Amino acid sequence: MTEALVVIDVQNDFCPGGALAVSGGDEIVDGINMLMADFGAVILTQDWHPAGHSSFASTHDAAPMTMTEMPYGPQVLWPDHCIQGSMGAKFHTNLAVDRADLIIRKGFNPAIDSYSAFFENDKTTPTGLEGYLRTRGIDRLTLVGLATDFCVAYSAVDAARLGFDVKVREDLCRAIDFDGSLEGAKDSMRGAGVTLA
Ligand code: VGL
Ligand code: ZN
Repeated sequence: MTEALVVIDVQNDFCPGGALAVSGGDEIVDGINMLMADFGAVILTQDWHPAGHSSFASTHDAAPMTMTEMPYGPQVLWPDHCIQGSMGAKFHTNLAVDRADLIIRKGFNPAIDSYSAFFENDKTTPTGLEGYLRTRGIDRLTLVGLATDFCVAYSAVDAARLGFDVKVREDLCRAIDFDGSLEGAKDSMRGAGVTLA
């Protein structure tokens, strides 16, 4: 069976200078590129929101990094980021995008955010990644990327619940760490059986 490297959201808006910059987000790019050679499959995810997305604070006339209630539960309101076709939505220029077998986009539904590479934040709408992995015979995943406490953690927990063997390389991730989110995310990953390495 094949092991895949899943690279989460290494995009300009999550790197220094971006709209939702993660501290040190650009430091992981070279290490991720080097790791790609060790895997039988390389998959990239790309946060990909339409303008006016429901996860944007500006859409609700609210302050960024505050909370709101969505039909599917509580939701952090973010600065506008990763707008489809924008510079901020592009992958970091040094990321070895040409090595990817698959690029999966998420967050394109205007009404639902999508942290996880597997399900939108309603926890039921699939992205299709599970079917792709299973039909390729992939049962083990290593996750790296941005941000540890949101898109990496949600993807890792969903993957483990779906029965994949999941490892997160913490050294090749960086966190937003908003209001205790990093510790909470690590607890939920450990609880789901994810290996933190
Ligand atoms: C992310 C917040 C909003 C992430 C994406 O990639 O972790 N975080 N959209
Ligand atoms: Zn987003």
